[in-house]
Amino acid sequence: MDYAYDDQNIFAKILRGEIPNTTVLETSHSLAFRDLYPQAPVHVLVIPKGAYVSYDHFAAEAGDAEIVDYTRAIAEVCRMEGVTLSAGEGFRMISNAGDHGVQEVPHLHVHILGGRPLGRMLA
Ligand code: DGP
Repeated sequence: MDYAYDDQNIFAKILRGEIPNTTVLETSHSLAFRDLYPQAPVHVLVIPKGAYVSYDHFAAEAGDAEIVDYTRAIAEVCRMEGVTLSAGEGFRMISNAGDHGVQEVPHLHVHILGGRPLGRMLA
C-alpha cells in the first residue's frame, strides 16, 4: 500500500493556517472543525495533525500518544456537541478511505454526524 501523502491537500492547508476553518477543538495531536458542507445539524471533521492519508495509515505509523489523543478528541467533540449517549441522542462516525470509500480529501478525517435521526446507511 502506498501511503504517499500530498501536503497540498485542503486539510494540510488548514493545519498550516493557509485556509480558515471553524475550529471546535484543538489538542496537541488533533484538530476538529466544522464541515464546510454540513449534512446534519452536527457535522464536525476530526483530523490528526500528523501527515496520515487514512485510518490504516494512521494505525500503522502513528505513535501511541497520537492515537490516544485522536481517539479522545473524537469523543470529546461528541460530548461538546451534545450527541453522546450519556447527554444526547447519539451520533455517527464515518471515515472514508481511497477510491472505493470515496475519499475527497486525502488526509485522515472522521466525520461526526448527529443532531437528527440519520437513517440506516451502510453503503
Ligand atoms: P470525504 O469525502 O470524506 O473526503 O469528505 C471531505 C469533507 O471535507 C466533505 O464533507 C467536505 C469537507 N470539506 C471540503 N473542503 C473543505 C474546506 O475547505 N473546509 C472545511 N471545513 N471542510 C471542507
